Amino acid sequence: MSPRIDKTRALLRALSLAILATTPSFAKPPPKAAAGKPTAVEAKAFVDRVNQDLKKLWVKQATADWINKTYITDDTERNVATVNDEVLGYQAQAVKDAARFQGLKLDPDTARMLLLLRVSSSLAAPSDPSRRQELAGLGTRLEGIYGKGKWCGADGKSCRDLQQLSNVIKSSRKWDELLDAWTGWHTISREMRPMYARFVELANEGAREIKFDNGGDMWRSAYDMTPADFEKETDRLWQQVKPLYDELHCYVRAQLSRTYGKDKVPEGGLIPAHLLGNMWAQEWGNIYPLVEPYPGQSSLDVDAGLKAQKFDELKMVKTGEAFFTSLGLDPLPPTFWERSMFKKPRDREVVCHASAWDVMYDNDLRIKMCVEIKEEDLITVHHELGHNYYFHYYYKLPVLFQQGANDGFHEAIGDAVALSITPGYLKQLGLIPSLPADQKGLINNQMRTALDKVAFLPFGKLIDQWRWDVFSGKTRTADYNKAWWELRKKYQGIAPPTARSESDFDPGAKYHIPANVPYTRYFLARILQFQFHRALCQAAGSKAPLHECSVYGNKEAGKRLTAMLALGASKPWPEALQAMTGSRQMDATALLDYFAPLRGWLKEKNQGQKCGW
Ligand code: X8Z
Ligand code: ZN
Repeated sequence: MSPRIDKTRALLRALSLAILATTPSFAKPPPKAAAGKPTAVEAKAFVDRVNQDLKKLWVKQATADWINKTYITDDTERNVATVNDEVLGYQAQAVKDAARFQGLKLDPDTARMLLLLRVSSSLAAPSDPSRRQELAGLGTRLEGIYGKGKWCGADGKSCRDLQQLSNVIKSSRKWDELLDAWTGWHTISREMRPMYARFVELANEGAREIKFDNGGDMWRSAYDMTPADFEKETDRLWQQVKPLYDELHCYVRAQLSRTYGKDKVPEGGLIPAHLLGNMWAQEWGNIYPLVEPYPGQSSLDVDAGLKAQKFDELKMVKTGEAFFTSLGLDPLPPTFWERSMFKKPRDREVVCHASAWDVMYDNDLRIKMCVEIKEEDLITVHHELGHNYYFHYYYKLPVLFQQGANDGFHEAIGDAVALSITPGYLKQLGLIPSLPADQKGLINNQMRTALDKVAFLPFGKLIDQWRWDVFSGKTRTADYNKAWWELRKKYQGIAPPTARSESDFDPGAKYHIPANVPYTRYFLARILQFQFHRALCQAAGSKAPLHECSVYGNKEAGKRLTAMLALGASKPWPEALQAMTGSRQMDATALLDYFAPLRGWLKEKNQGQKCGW
């Protein structure tokens, strides 16, 4: 979609895809419809022109956005909101103008670009200029509040930002300390609720103007199937993996119960959300030491290795690049190293949430990340570079095709590559002292991976479950928090550590909500990345079990990968998936195969336990 792939991308794109009800200041409005009956030739000229206009607009938008996200001030916020307003206006008008070509027999590329024009934005704006402007302003303010969020303690004196509070959640094992960091961060989003409610109202208006039922319906329309079928598809995938999640939940709960006591973590109950090593309880790898299956078997403490090897921010990113180039992919362009932000600046506010960009839609690759020297961030570096390499291999396509086959593909590339960061590879880098030799070492390692990959699945699913219901009106503004915690309970089996009420707005404490980045992409990516990993391992001729395969250094795997990347969004995603994996269906069996050893172990361990909640 747009230059950057996280939220901004989403918002922008959303914003972006909406473009101009009023005449944009710089560009012309979308090409005027010719009088008379529309023709296929005219349709082709229309998309050509829209591609050109969008490129200019999106570059302008990404530029304003980059400046804002790397230097949050009132001025840069106002600036980005103005550009977003312009882009939203253009896009909305273009979508409406494109409607006249409906039903015409068109060449496949033109037809696909018209489809993408309508569905691939995460935000559409109302045509009324003042409402559109209000929407663009709200989007920017919401993200700004998140980016600047700090908890200054009950006394209002010692302020800590998300990074500092997250490090408490990651490392502390003291209930009260954890509780303070968790509740503290969740205060920053309270003021967002009325803004978010209005944002939803205006976004729905925009979506309806371009003939969607609501904003959620628009999001679900971007997967080459009907929104209803897509919803069924996500449910099907969740049902495939839920039994594995349930086993993991059961085991982790029992271990936490031993650490914190049965009164705090009761058998058969929900896990308090602040005990899982992550602010949102989305990935649990940080509590590995508390749940290690065979303590002392082999050290998988990569954080310690990174410190010992004196990794700095640059070395973290260089290490990521080296993996991709080992597959035969191109080195990142020199401008990547000049223009990226790797380190949190000390003198200004930035949006630290990691993102990848192609600001000029022309191989102007960058990442923006407040890298910390820890394993979690080494994986995130690979994740972001996955986006950059997607940008790199499709940047010569028309901008409407400069997107992933679907947004889950974009999120899955770097993670699929990172699945090849096996203990063998870590040892090679000198980041762990020895290899896990036996079955015990294998189970330890699988646990470490599952805490991130498997624990994430219900979280990845529920975020948009919540937003789909908010957009459709099924969840009223007055029930935002209640609905949120009902879903957290239903899918994740977790509970807030302290009483919540409707004066809280806990969804806003997760970046992608204020930033309006659709989230189902990450759920899909968690499943797709194992399918991709299996395909890359097959291309590399690996005979090893999936969890042992690393494609590091394999050029055949690299070729298989770049062939898919180069397609961008030019073909429906099942075709891209088939080219890569031989299958046209998203499917969790690769993930299940990967974790088969751990699953067997968990089943045994959980015997006699009262699993579930
Ligand atoms: O937002 C991200 C990336 C940028 S696209 C850092 N992720 C999700 C999250 O942090 O919640 C990656 C995993 C899920
Ligand atoms: Zn991403």
